[in-house]
Amino acid sequence: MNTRRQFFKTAGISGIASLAGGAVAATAVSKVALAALPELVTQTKPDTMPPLVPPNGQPYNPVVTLNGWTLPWRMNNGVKEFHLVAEPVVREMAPGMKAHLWGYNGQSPGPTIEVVEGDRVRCFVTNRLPEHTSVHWHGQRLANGMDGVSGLTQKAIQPGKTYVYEFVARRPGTFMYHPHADEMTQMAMGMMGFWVTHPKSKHAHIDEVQRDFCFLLNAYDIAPGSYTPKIMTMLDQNLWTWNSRLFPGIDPLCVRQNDKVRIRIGNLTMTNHPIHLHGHEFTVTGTDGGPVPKSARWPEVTTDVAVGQMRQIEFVADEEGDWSFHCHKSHHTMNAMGHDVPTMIGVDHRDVAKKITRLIPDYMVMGERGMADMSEMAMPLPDNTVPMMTGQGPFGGIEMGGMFTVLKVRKDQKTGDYNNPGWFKHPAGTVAYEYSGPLAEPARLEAEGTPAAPTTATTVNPIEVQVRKPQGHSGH
Ligand SMILES: [Cu+2]
Repeated sequence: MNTRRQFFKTAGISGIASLAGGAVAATAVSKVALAALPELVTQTKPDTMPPLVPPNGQPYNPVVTLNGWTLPWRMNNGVKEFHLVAEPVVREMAPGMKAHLWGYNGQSPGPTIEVVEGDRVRCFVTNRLPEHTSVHWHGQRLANGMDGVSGLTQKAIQPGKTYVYEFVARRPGTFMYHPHADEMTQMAMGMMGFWVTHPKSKHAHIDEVQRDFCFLLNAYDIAPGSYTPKIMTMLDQNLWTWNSRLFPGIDPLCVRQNDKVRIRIGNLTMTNHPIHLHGHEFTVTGTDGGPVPKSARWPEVTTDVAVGQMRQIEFVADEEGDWSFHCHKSHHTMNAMGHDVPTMIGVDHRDVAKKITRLIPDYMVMGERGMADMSEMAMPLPDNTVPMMTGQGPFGGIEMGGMFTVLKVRKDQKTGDYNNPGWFKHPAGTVAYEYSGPLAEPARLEAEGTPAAPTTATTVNPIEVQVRKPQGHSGH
């Protein structure tokens, strides 16, 4: 983030100090109104920003938002004041693909808000969208009128208007925020953000961790070559994202060996996501309902995060390596393509393809030996599209997309260092290797009648089908 340092330099002076280097001063509100607002901080980069160590208030161990950032605040007479601006944004989903979304403070998702249990929090929300909005503080205990449901608990925030929400963060945990006004459109366009309330003191069910990551599961339907999500799509989204990023655009989670790691995940898509970690077991230590008592936890390597749910998982990263971390729905680790592609496995259409190629030079047949061809072929793609299966690893194509990244566990990763250490250097003799001895012919092939040895039988008995209906009636 290019504004954080300046923010803290100016934060104590005045809310209207203008920031250099990419920060945008509020233009939709008057200067008089602006003077009472906390500094507006925006983020222009989609990178994972370093954790925001709290400059004031109660100390805590801050989270790292995957391909995201934490919103700085102003302390005003003991109240933590934040300024969220709902606005259209351009989000780079992966290198080579940008989307026109709606979000907060320059990004989708919006910035993570971090507070401490017992903090009084005041959130100013300015609406720069073309339609009204509101913010619901998912999972929070608060006065009913602060719950952010437009029409039910407040008037909708009209374009150009700023509303104030104020409440005490009463319980520690993992939460999120999102609009509760024209929700279908606004969440399909990317309006959401993470909220973490840290415990104010040692908590029986909350362990200290060395690494604390968070991200939201979200999904979009953006046709290849276009920029704006189709908001009517309910389940057939073609882009399955973490914090509006697609593999290979999702940063790895880099940790030091034997670090205790917490990962907080919230699901604002319209389907469930079984989140799977390789090489380690974890426990679910909390939900948006709060910390899970230790006696109620059990080990897992996959946990399903259902729609509207949040899960926080914890484990000791004691196995060195590059470990896959992904949604276990295989269609969710793929990037955009049409959904009308037939399965061509087993169909040899090389001759047909040759004939078509004479007419259409760029014609390509996909998938007769599985879809791995897709990541090997340099297929001409429309502009602004990420390949369906992609990513290069040290041994070749990773053939993934969407909700996939890598947990990198290293002996020599420094405390507090989140930089990518590169590919894992496997100790000698610890990588799967090719067998080069003789292969025995499987006997079953002959029994089943292999096409390699055509039989001489010329007559085939017609197959008689008997259908037996219930209750003793039968027929053909
Ligand atoms: Cu999924």
